[in-house]
Amino acid sequence: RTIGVFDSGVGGVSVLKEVIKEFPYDNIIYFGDSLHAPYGDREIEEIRALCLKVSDFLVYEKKVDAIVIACNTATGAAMHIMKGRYHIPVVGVVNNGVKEGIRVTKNKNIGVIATPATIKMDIYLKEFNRIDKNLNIYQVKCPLFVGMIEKGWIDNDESNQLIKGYLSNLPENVDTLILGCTHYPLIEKYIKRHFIGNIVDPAKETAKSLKLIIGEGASSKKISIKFFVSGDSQKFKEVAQEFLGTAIDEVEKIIL
Ligand code: DGN
Repeated sequence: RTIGVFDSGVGGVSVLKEVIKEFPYDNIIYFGDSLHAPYGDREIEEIRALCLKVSDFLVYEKKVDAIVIACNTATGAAMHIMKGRYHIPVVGVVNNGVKEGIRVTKNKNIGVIATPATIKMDIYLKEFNRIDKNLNIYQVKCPLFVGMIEKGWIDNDESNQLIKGYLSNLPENVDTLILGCTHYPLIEKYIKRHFIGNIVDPAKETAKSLKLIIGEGASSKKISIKFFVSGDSQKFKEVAQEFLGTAIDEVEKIIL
């Protein structure tokens, strides 16, 4: 079996890590559309078109058996269309983050940090409200995080100030913070310096939700992972290796 995982760049590696844990016997294809990152600053129609290009590549050329949308912005813009377009399971990150947020909050005050597009679409707000109308949801957009993470600038004075500044927009009573962009788990350690409470990374639940749908693969072979990017493959490799904690053999550049 082959599982396709995609993001606008390197952020989806946070989800890939969990997919690897849940599916140790499958083939995985990761696509980072880094030529077009960040998605989060673009118009929704444009994001949707970019996502469909990537998912068509995964489905029709790479013949994947399931898709993990490892990007909140893409989940909001295109998941419903992708589900209707292909006859394979498609899972996204948002509903899984919401489920986990509801499970861990004690005082029902939940913060969501995400890209401008995700906040504009209100996907978290709508999903939270759909499940429980009595939650207080505080959304904060963090437009500069993705670019900063793509470049690997994550532990210097400027990045620290930026993180502190964005998080200061959350009310004090927020006890649970959703990392509503798959790039953000890559800076979780630094976010923790400025937020005390539960931090929810939807990645784990997302990988588990796919396992509930397709089950575990046959244990006859070991995992193989192939990486494709549309932008700078060397930069992707450097940053992804650091976040993945293992060496990546090859990253193929491909323009769709
Ligand atoms: N990682 C994407 C997300 O979860 O929304 C954001 C990437 C982007 O391009 N803004």
